[in-house]
Amino acid sequence: MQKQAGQKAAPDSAPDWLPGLLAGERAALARAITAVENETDEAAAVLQGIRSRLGHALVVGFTGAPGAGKSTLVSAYVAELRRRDLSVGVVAVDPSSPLTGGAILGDRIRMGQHAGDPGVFIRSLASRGHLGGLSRTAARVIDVFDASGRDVVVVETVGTGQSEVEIAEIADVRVVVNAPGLGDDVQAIKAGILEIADILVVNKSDLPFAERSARQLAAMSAQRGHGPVPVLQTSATAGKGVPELADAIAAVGKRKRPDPRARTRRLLQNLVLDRLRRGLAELPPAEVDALADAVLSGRSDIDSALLSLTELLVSRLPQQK
Ligand SMILES: Nc1nc2c(ncn2[C@@H]2O[C@H](COP(=O)(O)OP(=O)(O)OP(=O)(O)O)[C@@H](O)[C@H]2O)c(=O)[nH]1
Ligand SMILES: [Mg+2]
Repeated sequence: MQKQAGQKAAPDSAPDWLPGLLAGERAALARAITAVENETDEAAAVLQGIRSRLGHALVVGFTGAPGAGKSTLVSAYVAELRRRDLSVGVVAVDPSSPLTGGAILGDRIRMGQHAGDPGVFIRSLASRGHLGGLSRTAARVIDVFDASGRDVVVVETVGTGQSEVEIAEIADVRVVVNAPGLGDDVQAIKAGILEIADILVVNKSDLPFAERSARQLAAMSAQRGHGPVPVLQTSATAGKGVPELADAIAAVGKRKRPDPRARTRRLLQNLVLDRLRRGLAELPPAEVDALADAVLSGRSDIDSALLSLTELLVSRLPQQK
């Protein structure tokens, strides 16, 4: 079923490894993720192929301040899921080190315990090369994991920027990870992230002040618009509190089931945005300049120029990929 290396699929034909992806084969999964991540010619066929298979995996987001222990906790949670016989895909999003890739290397070490387990597939995404498209890429990689039949997809993001909030919003269950002693720094975590948390965790509970941080978080959680959420303590390095965390995630997951329609809707919306963006970039510059000139000279107002540009764009939308 494997295509020879170097042999390229025609843009409009499905790659021959696509059935393998839907059957959950690892090699096909790796190729599909690479295709959507790098937006290769095969990406459109992958998205087409997975479109009716979305919304089965539970997507669990782990976010929080840098160094709170997210990767270590994710790794411990994944080990717990494996004990429960569930298959897992992990997406680690690393917007913080676009140049060095250092955190990704660290993650490889921290999650290294799962190397060689076919039930765990870990992929790190760097912001390098993605201009603001990180959340879109992450959404697609999640979809690919979902369609390949993984039971749970875990996404790790640093809770600092807008694209990370967007990624967290994709998750069915959102876990916000804190470290003790952060005190007022808890405030540094985007208020938006705290507001959308389903579960708050104080990790590194083996360190002093974990209890106090848990009380602070519980107080903050009580003031949320959506009402309080569970506050748990874990020690990721010792594996303490991890089964309880897995239970809490499963309980939230039962309430907030994966939604095939929502996931397909998001896929569609992303495709539209892509198609429009590409179409806009490919319009003949002279025609776009003519519209700009009309606005500049006062012959046209912005709204009618916008309408004309939209009509032009729609009439010339690229059909494939
Ligand atoms: N004492 C203690 N240290 C921990 C615990 N969990 C993680 N650490 C340590 O905290 C450091 C950061 O852990 P990571 O898992 O890389 O944290 P992270 O939140 O993923 O970090 P970034 O992805 O860089 O934001 C590492 O040195 C871990 O070994 C814990 O439960 N207790
Ligand atoms: Mg990490």
